[in-house]
Parts: sequence; structure tokens; C-alpha cells
Amino acid sequence: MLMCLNLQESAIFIADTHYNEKNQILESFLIDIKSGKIKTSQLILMGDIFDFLTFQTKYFIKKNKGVIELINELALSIEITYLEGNHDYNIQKIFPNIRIYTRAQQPIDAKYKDKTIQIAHGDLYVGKVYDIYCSIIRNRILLSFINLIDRKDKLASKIYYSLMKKSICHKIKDFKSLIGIKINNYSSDIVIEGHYHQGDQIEYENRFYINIPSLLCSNEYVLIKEGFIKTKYEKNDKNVKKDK
Ligand SMILES: [Mn+2]
Repeated sequence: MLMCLNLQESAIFIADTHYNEKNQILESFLIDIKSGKIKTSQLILMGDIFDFLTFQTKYFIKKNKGVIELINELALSIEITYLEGNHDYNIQKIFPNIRIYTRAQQPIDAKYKDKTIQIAHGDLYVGKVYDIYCSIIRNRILLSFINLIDRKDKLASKIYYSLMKKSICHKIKDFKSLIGIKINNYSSDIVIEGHYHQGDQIEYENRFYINIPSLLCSNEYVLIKEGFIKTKYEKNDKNVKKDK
């Protein structure tokens, strides 16, 4: 089925929140949408929203239960589109009423005003070896098997806590050239990606590139308001004050 996402004024893109018990800005943001403090009718989750989440690994579903429920609840009142990233995949069964786009289904087509747009998490077109890696880590039978033998969640919790320690916010040197190498794999006027945590908007010869900033790294998201506007978000400590 060919889908085209019609982007509306007040649409919000958020990316790379890497949610875990240390990185809680996502939860704060979702609560502010729920309460109406942030107004939107269309939310696009660009991937790597959770530090790790996959249907086959029950430990991570348990760890992220609160935010999973919050997203499912929000989906009853606003349109949510979720592009899977390299940290959150095989997630359709976790979000039964949300349109999930797997890596294989990306980029997705969208439009805004008279512009054609393609949207992807950002880890496409980076080489064959990475493609093979992606298909292995998404293998449902393998993941289920690991879940089965991982008694007492020893492996899962090890992954969880080692991911939490990773520092993920870096400025990439010469980001324009990095994207320039792959941008013509796309065919639209505008290309939107997350993944890189840069937040730059770059003009190329025949395409305009928008990198959605990591909400975790720079407290920024992108709001459609006449254009694609990078917007600051102040984490609301009242929302997530409880110690987890
Ligand atoms: Mn990523």
C-alpha cells in the first residue's frame, strides 16, 4: 500500500530520545502533549526513541512499560507515526494502533505545501555490511531464542546498563559532506532524518536536508509552523520527579 503522510501545521518531529531510566526527557515531553501544554495533532517519532526496545525481549518491555502505555494512550487522540531506528525495532506488536515503519519500509513519502518529502530514521544507504548487520539483529527467531535462554534477564540487563553509560551526544565534523555522499539516494525536494543528533538544516544543489535534533542531546525538536522550525523544550521536572 502506498502511503503518503500529509504534514500539517503544528506537526512535531522528535528524534533520538534514547529513553531509559536516566534519560527521561521523552516522558516529560509526552506528558506535556497529553496535558495540552504542547499542542499538536500529529507526532512523528523518528526512531531511537527508546535506548533499546524490541518485542522479543520482554525485559525491555517491562522496563519501558510506563512510556509505552503513554504513547499508546496518546495515539487515541493524535496521529502518531513511528519510524523504527537501530535501537527500537520489531515494535509493531507493542504499539498495535500506531503506524510503524520498519527500516525496510523507509524512507516514507510525505508532503508539505508543494514540496515532496522523504523521511527516514537515518541509517539507510550506509553500506552492505550494515544492511546485513541490521537483518541479523532484527531476526525474530534469534531474538526470541535469546530471550528464552536469558534466565533472570542477565544479558538484557547487562545491555540495558551498558547502553545507559554510553555517551551519544557529539558534534560531527563536516556533517554536510557526510550527508552529501548519500543524499542523492533520495529523490524528494526535502529529506528528513534523525539518527545523527546534529539538528542541522542543509541546502544541497537539488535537495534540502533536515536533521531532526536529538531531544535528549540538545533539548530540541522540530515543529511545523510555516516551515520546519527548530524549537527548544524545557524538561518539566514535575512530570518525572519520581525516582525510578
Ligand atoms: Mn539511530
